[in-house]
Amino acid sequence: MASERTFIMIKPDGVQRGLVGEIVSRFERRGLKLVAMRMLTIDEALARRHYAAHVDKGFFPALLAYITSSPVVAMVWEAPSAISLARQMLGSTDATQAPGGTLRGDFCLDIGFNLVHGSDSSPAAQREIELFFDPDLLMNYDKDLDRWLCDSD
Ligand code: IDP
Ligand code: MG
Repeated sequence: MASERTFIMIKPDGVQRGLVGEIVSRFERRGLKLVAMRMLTIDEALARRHYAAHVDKGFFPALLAYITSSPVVAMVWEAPSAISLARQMLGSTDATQAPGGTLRGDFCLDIGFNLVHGSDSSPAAQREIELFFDPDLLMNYDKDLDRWLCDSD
């Protein structure tokens, strides 16, 4: 099955709470491949572009304040069906509805402060990856592990 890439971002609460290692580790252990990573503080212009679909929503001022409040860790992860897989690993947007075993279900209480962002579709993943990473920052490499994760025959 062809690999796809998804944009994952550890939000300010994840960095502040010291959960970067835990979150990265979950994606590594599941078998996704890390192909890009950077730390940055999101400014208002980038927040408005990243969350363009939400700028007219009532919660947007709170979302803007939250996402620009402290550094984030932006990443690109690769695997077959990486986009839906990562969304399952995150759990529902509203952490009170997220089952145990998901990141939000295990670590969050709130709909707003929900730890991690994950692209929700293929066009969104492409748009978000381009927004945060120049193409030369995306790594292409093989891991021997890959052949132990999916049967390629
Ligand atoms: P998602 O992150 O699960 O894809 P979206 O609906 O795309 O969820 O919303 C983007 C982000 O906006 C959420 O992750 C959360 O931080 C925030 N958000 C969404 N809905 C609410 C709300 O009703 N109140 C406060 N913040 C919200
Ligand atoms: Mg979303």
